[in-house]
Amino acid sequence: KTNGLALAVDLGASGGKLFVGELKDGKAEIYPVHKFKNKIVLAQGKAYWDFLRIFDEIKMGYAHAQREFDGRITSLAIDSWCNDYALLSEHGTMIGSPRNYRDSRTFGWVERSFGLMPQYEVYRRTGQQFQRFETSYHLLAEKEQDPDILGIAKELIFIPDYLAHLLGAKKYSEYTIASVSNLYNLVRNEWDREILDAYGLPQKIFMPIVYAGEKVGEIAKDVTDELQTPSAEIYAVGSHDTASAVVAAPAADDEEFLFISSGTWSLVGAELRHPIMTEESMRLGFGNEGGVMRRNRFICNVMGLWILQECVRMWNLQGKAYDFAGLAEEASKIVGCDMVFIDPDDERLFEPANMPEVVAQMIKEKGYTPRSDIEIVRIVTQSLACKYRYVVDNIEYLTGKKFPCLHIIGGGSQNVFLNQLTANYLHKPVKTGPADATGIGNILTQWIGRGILKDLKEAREICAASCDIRTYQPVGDEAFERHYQKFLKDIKKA
Ligand code: LFR
Repeated sequence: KTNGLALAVDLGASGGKLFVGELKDGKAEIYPVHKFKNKIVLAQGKAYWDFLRIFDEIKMGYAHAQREFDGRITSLAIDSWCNDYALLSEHGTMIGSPRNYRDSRTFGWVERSFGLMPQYEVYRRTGQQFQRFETSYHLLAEKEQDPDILGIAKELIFIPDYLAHLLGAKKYSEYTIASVSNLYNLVRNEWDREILDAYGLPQKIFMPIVYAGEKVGEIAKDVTDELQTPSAEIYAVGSHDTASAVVAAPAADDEEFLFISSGTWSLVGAELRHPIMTEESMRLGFGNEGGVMRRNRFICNVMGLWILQECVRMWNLQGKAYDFAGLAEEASKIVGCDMVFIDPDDERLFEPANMPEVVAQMIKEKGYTPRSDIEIVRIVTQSLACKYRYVVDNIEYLTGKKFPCLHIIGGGSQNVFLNQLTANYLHKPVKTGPADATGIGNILTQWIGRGILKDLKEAREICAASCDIRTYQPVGDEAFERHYQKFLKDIKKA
């Protein structure tokens, strides 16, 4: 067995991270090698990604990593958030700059699309949540607002797949990211022709599917000449970051398990062997996302730490110089507002905004006036924990299963206060880590593809043996149950 030096490129809404992974004595050693910031770029009220800068950061990170590891990195793979795409002209040139999924152009399109095909008709094909940022709604909005663009587009390619192509990979749509476009038929396992027809979208722009683990090319000569590095093979992994993250859940692979993949979003779900596509699961807001090795993530998006990231961004613009961990720590200590809740999934929290003001307004609507920034952090944090409980209750109801514990993976798993509150509200032990689940899952999948690891089971065993996993036991059951009942009343009234 080789030691398999592999480079993972993991792109998130607030930053990109590159990791090198090495397999040593049955353990995965993970080395962070490059980091950069990412953000929404607003131009004339439209939201974009700074796509070419992201590409450049990947190249610089690759060159840096190869130098640090004496040119021994032999494979690379890219994952990112989902939904967003580039449209390519006949000769493969990108048309315009890719939009950011939070762009306001999709507003109202979820409901309007039901006039083109009824909601359950769509759900029984795609099995997805109905969220305004999905690819299908962007395309519908684009077709209405900017029809010329779709008119000349020959191909649609998702962000991480396009970045891989620019490095030298062939063009494709990786399965996990295609599956969440709301245009992919999960049952027939192909692009859904009837939905595309009903929406009046061109069939021909959708690409062939490849699966995680497939070798898709190698770093092209123009790139290695520019960077003065050796080449490496490029692999498809779960292009959708959440699919890659769940590969690194340190759960026993033969069991279905509960998780929260916690970053900008909190993805609350269970890995199941089969999708649940009933009218009830649709009504309760669940989707079925394609996973690596065709596993199924039964999942509900909760707005997550985005709310606090946006608050901190605004406070720092006001010159306050807060840091995330410090705020959470202070919020855990205050008293006086622990029965005040908002619904973290209120539509008003979705787009970039003056978040402290929006949240304060929502809190006032509940009859309480926040007295400090820390109270805002406190109320958002406990509302998130309650929302987790609400979603987990629904998962247990819809699957008919009681799960013994909850795994929290991703960067958000470092929020000690939120982890403890989650254990308390759920009355379940919470196991946290790894924080870099997405990067690690990306690397583990490359190793499976390269034949260094056998399967997902072996990958998860290695992950569990290599990572620091911390357990939070629930405390104070009775009080938290009372608070949770109050939260339920508050969100039902809304
Ligand atoms: C997490 C994530 C979620 C997806 C959201 C938007 O980074 O990929 O899974 O719903 O971003 O793409």
